[in-house]
Amino acid sequence: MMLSPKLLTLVLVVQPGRVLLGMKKRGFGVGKWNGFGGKVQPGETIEAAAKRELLEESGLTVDALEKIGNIKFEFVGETQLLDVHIFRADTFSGEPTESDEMRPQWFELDKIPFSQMWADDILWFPLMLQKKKFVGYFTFQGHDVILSQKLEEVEAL
Ligand code: 8DG
Repeated sequence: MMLSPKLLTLVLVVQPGRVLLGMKKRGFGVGKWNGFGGKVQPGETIEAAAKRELLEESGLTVDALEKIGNIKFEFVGETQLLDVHIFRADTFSGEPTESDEMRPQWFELDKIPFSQMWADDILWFPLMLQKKKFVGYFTFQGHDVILSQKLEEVEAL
């Protein structure tokens, strides 16, 4: 079966001792806390898309984004493979601001709400927080059950 890939971005804004997450208010992943991101538009680089989505959804501007991970998601019965490019930002300007899509909130690193996040996040957040790079492939049954998983640290992306 052919799985057509859909390019998505995801940005985690990290400060000493805390991470900024947003409550997704609508659409894919509604009701879950997540980083900020979305679809890469035609003609746009992945990094430009990451910055644009971060600004649209959180009100924050960043100069530098560090590429930190790439995870592909397959959903049983669906033909789209999600190809999610994950970035970490350690400095930003602006104030976190609620958008139509996201309600931002800082979480202390020992209080990350994994039970209200995508099920794979608890596996790679520790790597992301240690600035380790990683690649992964997860197969989901529905939006809550992981049927198979691959996750490995890499030297470079
Ligand atoms: P739209 O406004 O154009 O309708 O949508 P969008 O905002 O462009 O895209 P989206 O559908 O909200 O993008 C999905 C976001 O969710 C994107 O940032 C990637 C992210 N995401 C997944 N799967 C997972 C996952 O398993 N864990 C985490 N943390 N994020 C994920 O697609």
